[in-house]
Amino acid sequence: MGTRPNSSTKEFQVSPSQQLALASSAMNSSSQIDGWVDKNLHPIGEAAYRSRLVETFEKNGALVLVGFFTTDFVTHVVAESAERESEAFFANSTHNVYLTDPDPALSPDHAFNRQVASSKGLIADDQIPEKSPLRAVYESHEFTDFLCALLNVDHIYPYEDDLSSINVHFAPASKELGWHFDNSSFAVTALLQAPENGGLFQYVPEVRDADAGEMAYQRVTNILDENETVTSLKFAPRDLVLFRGRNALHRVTPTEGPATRILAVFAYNDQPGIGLSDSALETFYGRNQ
Ligand SMILES: O=C(O)CCC(=O)C(=O)O
Repeated sequence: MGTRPNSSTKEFQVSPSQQLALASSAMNSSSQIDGWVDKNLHPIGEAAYRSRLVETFEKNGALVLVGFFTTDFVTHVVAESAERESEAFFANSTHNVYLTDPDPALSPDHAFNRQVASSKGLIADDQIPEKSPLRAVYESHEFTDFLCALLNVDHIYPYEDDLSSINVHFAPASKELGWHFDNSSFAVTALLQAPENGGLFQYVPEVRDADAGEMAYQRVTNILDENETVTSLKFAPRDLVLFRGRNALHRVTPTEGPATRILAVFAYNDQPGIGLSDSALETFYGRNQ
């Protein structure tokens, strides 16, 4: 992924006075995520609840919050997304697990150059309706403050480009997302509709250490050759998923049956001013604006 610095940085940060305002508004009045997030089941403002989750997330690199979203949220977002499935961009591309161009100095069967298929489609942020519950949740300080606590960062930021912040992925029958490492340090997703079969999220934790420049060619080869045990992360519509995918190799298996797998991605950065380069936007969305 490329980066594009921009001076008009949008920021999700909560100052102490805003925290007080949020706490009192949570007590006294409704917020923009009431009705979309089940705060009885998931008291996202409570310190004790947060610290239990932090422990699990740090241990596993993955967190599934079962029943985080309300049925209304899912019904609403599935209806508005299904209307736009025909507009989705399907790249039908192959790529290496590092999401980079191949290296012609290495052989085609080297772990760096081995190609996997990704055939799922997606709609971009600028195709998400202004009044979508996805946007209400994505922009909510209550939600981003909760994520900051789980991620142990002070601030998170939306993407500077117009396409990357909220995406909805579509995987109709036989579509998949091939093995890859994420460029970003965390991913936040919500499954909206499950397929009849397949569409499993599989991963192998701690395959590489990206910050140390570790490429883990042998382990990548083993996994692509199906010589390593892989774990399936189970989640269902209404669940919120946090995943650290920078060092964990992961994929979504081909879907089966008539129901399209639909998944929302809430993409944030822990640094300000990050946007995808025009060429990355072309690759992921088939356009750069
Ligand atoms: O579809 C999913 O469950 C995960 C998507 C994913 O891994 C990605 O977008 O990098």
